[in-house]
Formats: sequence, structure tokens, C-alpha cells
Amino acid sequence: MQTFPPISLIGAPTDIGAGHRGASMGPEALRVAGLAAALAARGLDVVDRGNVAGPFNPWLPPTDGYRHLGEVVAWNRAVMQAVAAELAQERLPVLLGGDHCLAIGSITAVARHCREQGKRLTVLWLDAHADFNTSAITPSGNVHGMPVACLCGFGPQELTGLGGSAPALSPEQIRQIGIRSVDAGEKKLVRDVGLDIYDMRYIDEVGMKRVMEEALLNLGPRDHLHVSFDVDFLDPGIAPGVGTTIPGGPNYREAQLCMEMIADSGRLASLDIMELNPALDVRNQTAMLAVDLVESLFGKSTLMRD
Ligand code: EXY
Ligand code: MN
Ligand code: MN
Ligand code: MN
Repeated sequence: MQTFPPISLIGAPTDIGAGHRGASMGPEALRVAGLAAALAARGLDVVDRGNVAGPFNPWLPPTDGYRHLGEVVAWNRAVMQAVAAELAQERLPVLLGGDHCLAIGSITAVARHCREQGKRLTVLWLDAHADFNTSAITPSGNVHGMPVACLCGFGPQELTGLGGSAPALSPEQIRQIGIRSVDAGEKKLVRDVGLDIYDMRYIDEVGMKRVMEEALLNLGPRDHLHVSFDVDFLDPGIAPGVGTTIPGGPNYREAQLCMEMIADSGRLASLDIMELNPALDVRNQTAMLAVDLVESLFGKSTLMRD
């Protein structure tokens, strides 16, 4: 079993990049669902750093293909700094979103840390969506549909250059799992850049076990594994508390296996839990499910396996 460094929870209470209001309440719902206590009960050292701050959501229509770009940049800077501060102390940052645009700041910080430490970074992107839109092809202008493109250098300079001049990631570092909603222009772009996408059809065909074996292949001691968990990855039947539900996602057992196999890799070193929207949830059930899955991600299993 992997021994984990001390964990820091960082809340980012905003829905600045989303198309529905409410993900701003995500961090508190995860706290109410007992995230810190569940990890502490596993013997992990957990500190809740509270929330980072940023501008309020003015709820305006897009301009030049982006909604709220200035506010999105401000929130991502704050998240990047908070995540970087934890990594610098050799702690494991867990970002509590907030909408998924904030993964730009989180992963930019992780990528810089890995470069400085000579680690190889792999990002597992658990999501119903590819999040690879640009201002030219987005159907909505919502930046939560663009973070993977921004991290790969496709996007506004303020976001692609958040951590310096080079893009934070190259597409070969990313493996996307659970994908089942990709817009027309986005489809062409992900194919052009060669993004590694394990979509729901592939999961249906070969099963979650083989998908995770392939996605986690060849991870060694030099690897830093970042998991960006968009809660809409899960089937809406078990996880209604998100703004962009897409039918046909992983069921409870498939999601558990996915998390358990990531835990077995022994390489988990940073995490985002994103897009939880308590305004759309039923009695906090999606938050409680997310906590349950995160326990598996940190090694909870029914039996001793090693
Ligand atoms: N692809 C759609 C868009 O860009 O507007 C929907 C994006 C939803 C993004 C979510 C949270 O992962
Ligand atoms: Mn480190
Ligand atoms: Mn997403
Ligand atoms: Mn999504």
C-alpha cells in the first residue's frame, strides 16, 4: 500500500467557469459529507487549509468566446499559488472545486513542481467531457469546457502562460477516462493533437479493469500521478449533483474499481475534486459518493490485498 504524504484540502468556492450556478458551494458540501474525517480515519494526516478567495461571479454573457475571462484568470492564479505552496512543503494537495476551469491553476502548479523535482507528470482526467474547447469552437464560452486545451497551450495567453511561457502539459501526458460528450469542433481538435481518450464505448467493450491497466501502464517511482476528478464522470443515476449530467457514465462498481486501481498504482500525488453542485444534489448524496470514492482512491478496500 502506498504511504501518502500529509494531505492539504484547499477549497475554491466559485462557479466562474460554469454554465450553471452552484459549484461555488462544492467545497462546503464535501466538508459536510465528512471528507477530512474519512481520510483521517484511514490514518492519513489531513489539514483543511480553508478556501482561497477570488472575484464574485458577475454572471455575464461571453465576450470574444469567453465568459468571465478576467475572473477566471484571477481564480486560477489564486489556486495555482495555493497548490504550489502545499507541493513546496511536500504535501499532497486536494483541490475542492469549484468548477473545472480551476484545474488550469492546479495542474499548472503541479507541472512546475514536477519540472523542478525531475518527476514525470501523468494526468488522469476523469470526466464525461473532453474539456478541450477553444474560444473559436466553444458552443458556450464557458471556460470549464476548455481547461485541457489551455493546459496544452490552446487558449488565451493569460491561461496558457499562467506558469511561464511553455504550456504546462503535452497531450501525451494526459489520459481521459469516461468521456461521452465531445462537441463537433472539439472532436477534430482532440484527434489532431492525439489525446489519449478512453471513452465510454471503450469502457463498455473491454471493461474498466483493462482500461485502467492501460491508462496506468508503465508508472514508476519517478512518476507523479495527478487525478482530476470531475464528478460528472459518474453516471447521473448515482451522481445527480452536477451541472452538466450526461447519461451513460460509470456505475458505482466501475467507479470504485477505477479508484481502487489508481490507489494500487501507488503514484497518486495530487487531486482535484470538481464540479460538485449542491444546488442540484439530493440530500448531499453526490458529495457523500465523492467522499466514498476518494476513500478508495486513498487505498480503502474491503480486504487486505498485499
Ligand atoms: N463541452 C461543453 C462546453 O464546452 O460548453 C460542456 C462542457 C462542460 C464541462 C464540464 C465540466 O466538465
Ligand atoms: Mn513532490
Ligand atoms: Mn470537466
Ligand atoms: Mn465534465
